Amino acid sequence: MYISKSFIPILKNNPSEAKIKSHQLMLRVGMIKQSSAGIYSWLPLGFKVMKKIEKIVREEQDKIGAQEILMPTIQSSEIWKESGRYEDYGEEMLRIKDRQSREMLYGPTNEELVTDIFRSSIKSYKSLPQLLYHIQWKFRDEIRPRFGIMRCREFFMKDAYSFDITDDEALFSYNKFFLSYLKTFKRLNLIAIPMAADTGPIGGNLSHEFIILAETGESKIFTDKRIFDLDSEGTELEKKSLETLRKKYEQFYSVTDEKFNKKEFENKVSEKNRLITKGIEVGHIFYFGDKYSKPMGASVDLPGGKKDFVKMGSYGIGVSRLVGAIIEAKYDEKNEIMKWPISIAPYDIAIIPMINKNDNLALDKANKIYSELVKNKIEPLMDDTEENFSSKIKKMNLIGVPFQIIIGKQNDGDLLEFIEIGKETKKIRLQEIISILKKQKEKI
Ligand code: 5CA
Repeated sequence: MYISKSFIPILKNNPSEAKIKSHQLMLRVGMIKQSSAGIYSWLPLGFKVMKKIEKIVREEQDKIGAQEILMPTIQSSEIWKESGRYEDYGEEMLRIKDRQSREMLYGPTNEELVTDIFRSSIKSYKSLPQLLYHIQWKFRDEIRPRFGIMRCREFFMKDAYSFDITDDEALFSYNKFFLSYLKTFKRLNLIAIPMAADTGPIGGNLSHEFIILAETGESKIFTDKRIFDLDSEGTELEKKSLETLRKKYEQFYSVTDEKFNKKEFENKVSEKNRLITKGIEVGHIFYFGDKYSKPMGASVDLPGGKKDFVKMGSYGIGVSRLVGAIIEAKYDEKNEIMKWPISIAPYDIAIIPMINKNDNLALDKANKIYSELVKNKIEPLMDDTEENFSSKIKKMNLIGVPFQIIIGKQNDGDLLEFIEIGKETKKIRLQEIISILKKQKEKI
């Protein structure tokens, strides 16, 4: 993409309405535009990043055997009356009437709808387990939408649902998602910690929030620092191995505000390991047994001829919130330098030529580099405008493309000035740059 042809509406200064750095940056570099309170349009730069996050989330769901479906955004109130949540959900639910005066709603979550899909087709234990997921817009009429897309009213969520016949099997499903979440966030270059959490309007008695640390986060957390040294390396998609993984994490005290107990915290965690801080909830998983299957009559035939209600869990990731969460984690606001992890960067590399009105040398060279990169499946963003050199660099630093090729006045033959944001400048050949980027992209 050439900057001169792009739709990247950059602002000169930080917008005053934005209180946290992710919101500031997203407005500043034109990733989103507010259309009404808590509702946003996604512009090319923001949309590209969100789509890349979505792809990684999808791949990790597929790896644990979850199957993708797509449910509508608009739901009928009937199924919510069956589960008993139509009243409980209160004002957060956007209620709509159609032309026949039927009560409809814009889905804030999909436990009811997926249970309805399940009960109409699955009749026997032989078809279990089933893991279904979709990635779809949700609407919650939040009382205080704020921080841009971090807490908004319309947001993009991956929600998955599991169906099993026994508690034991259901926990196996729960643990598969536990692992897939650790892997997903790792691929996004984030350290997300699973923490025992409250279940709120979703219900059930087992739940973990996945939290990344950030001063601007809305969740208060109490944790044993040692949990940050753990990872899911070596875990197999198999019952025992997954159980061991969850136990490994659960041995360290780590909870959100609602679950906090001062005595327990002080007893279990020595003073030097205590960490009380704030974080952003990027995922949330729940186990709630037959909370929905029972009132909605979702049962299957058991081996002996009896029937039982299926045991369910649900598993959410805030795909759109992750865009903001990653900025909170990676943006150096003081120096106005963003660095997207290559796995989700809107472009792979920036080409910044110093353009001189009287000769086309730098521009010609930049164009050749551009074509060569594209041929190698590397996506460049080139600043072909006549703006001055230092503002071009500033702009690219803000956009956060992780690598840059600078084409200045100096002619070094085949050698190019190559920068990985945050590191020393190198002088290397284009072929070397291509192989560095290819290697980085393979690791994704
Ligand atoms: N049905 C369950 C699991 S699928 C559920 O809805 N869980 S949730 O309420 O915790 O939402 C899942 C994730 O969506 C959260 O972890 C958060 O990352 C994201 N999310 C929730 N509300 C908002 C909001 N108002 N704005 C942006 N993201 C949100």
